[in-house]
Amino acid sequence: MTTQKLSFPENFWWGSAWSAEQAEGRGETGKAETVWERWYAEQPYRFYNRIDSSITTDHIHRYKEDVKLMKETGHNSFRVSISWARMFPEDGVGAVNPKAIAFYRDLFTEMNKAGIKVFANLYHFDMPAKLQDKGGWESREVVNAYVHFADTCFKEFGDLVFHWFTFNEPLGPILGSYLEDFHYPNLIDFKRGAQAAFFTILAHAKAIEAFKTHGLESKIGVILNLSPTFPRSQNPADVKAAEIADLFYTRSFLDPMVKGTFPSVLIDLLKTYDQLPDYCEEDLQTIHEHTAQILGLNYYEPRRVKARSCAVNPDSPFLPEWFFENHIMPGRRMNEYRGWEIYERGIYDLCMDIKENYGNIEAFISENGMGVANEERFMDETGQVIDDYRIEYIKDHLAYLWKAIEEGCNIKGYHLWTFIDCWSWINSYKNRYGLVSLDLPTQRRTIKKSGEFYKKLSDENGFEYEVDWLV
Ligand code: BGP
Repeated sequence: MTTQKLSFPENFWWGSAWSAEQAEGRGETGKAETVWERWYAEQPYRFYNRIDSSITTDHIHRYKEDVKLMKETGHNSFRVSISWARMFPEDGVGAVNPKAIAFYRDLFTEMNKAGIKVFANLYHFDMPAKLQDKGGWESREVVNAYVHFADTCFKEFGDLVFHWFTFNEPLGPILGSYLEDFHYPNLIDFKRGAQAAFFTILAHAKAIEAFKTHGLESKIGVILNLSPTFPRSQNPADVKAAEIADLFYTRSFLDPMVKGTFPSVLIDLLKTYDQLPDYCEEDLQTIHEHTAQILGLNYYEPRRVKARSCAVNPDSPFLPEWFFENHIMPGRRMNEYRGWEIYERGIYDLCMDIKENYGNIEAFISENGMGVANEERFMDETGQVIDDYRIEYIKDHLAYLWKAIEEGCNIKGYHLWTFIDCWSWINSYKNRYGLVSLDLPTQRRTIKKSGEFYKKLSDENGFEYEVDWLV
């Protein structure tokens, strides 16, 4: 075995990420109802242990203490999202909220004073409910309201933010709301989903267009959840199935948001099945002209695909699964708590794809992490979570990231999901991802063993690793 120090480029961004709805809590600033609050009010039984997003990690009250904890866990950068519902408490439109501006300005100032770069994301699944009633991302009116919100943020916070992001995982709400029943309003309707996806992409381009008028030094991009797609075998039927899955789940957003064009094979396929959204030439022009300047890559698991083994029921709703089945690879390693495969080499494959097919655009790992249930099992007598499994997970992924950088990938940083344990949508607080543990009843924060490891990693800008593993 050869042990070697894996060193990362100078000024590498070490940090983590979370989002407004998952960490802030409602607070007293005033905030419009979000789709998450609406859904909980209607169907509380869909949420693990019936925990809603009203308090979460109470960051709105504890942000000063939290910035100190960022420092203690080695952060030189951190991604937040700015809550649209808090900025525009009259249902996402109308007058901007001075209390929201004061909160974010104070938070970002504290972060900057501590030497922590602010990565600000504008949309992380948290649509104001009244705008959802108007059609959510299916509506041009909502696109315009979002662009106004984005423009307001550039104006109010532009001097404090290091890099901007239009969306986190824009595919997520499409899958959840229109194809797979895990986001409000829980429809199963591909064509409406395609419309919402198209307008999300248009909103991204229009926000970038607005950003350019502010003359800021920062960059603006998007954060995408990308899984490299692997066919079960080289059998042409499996390869074709994987190509189609990749079109639906990867190229659908990556191509227009980064290259400014849609994959023609995807357009043809949707046309054949009468699933194309409505759009006009001017939309395509806007999307073409205003693309991401920086790319965040959320990587959790690979996508493994095989050819379908049975015919599609013609009476079932049109879905991407009409063209493939998921493949369960014998021997795969799983994070059983979340049901996601752990495949660290996938981070390398993903970065190489961006290098080879997307102009090696400036990028960073914007999420990667391991959610574990009942972590109090691993507490020592002092109450610290001894999460060696998370340290191994981080090291194994970073080693492959290092290899990608060695081979020329333009990767500027690594952000873990997440900082302090936060609220995981319908899983609420079931799986814990943080470098810092949260005792929900008392809101007490305690740095985990992984938090101490992360500080050392960031201070030393690297770590010792058995490089023979890197195949
Ligand atoms: C990403 C989201 C995050 C976060 C993470 C972990 O897809 O951007 O918001 O939630 O996944 O997933 P989960 O919370 O569902 O376990």
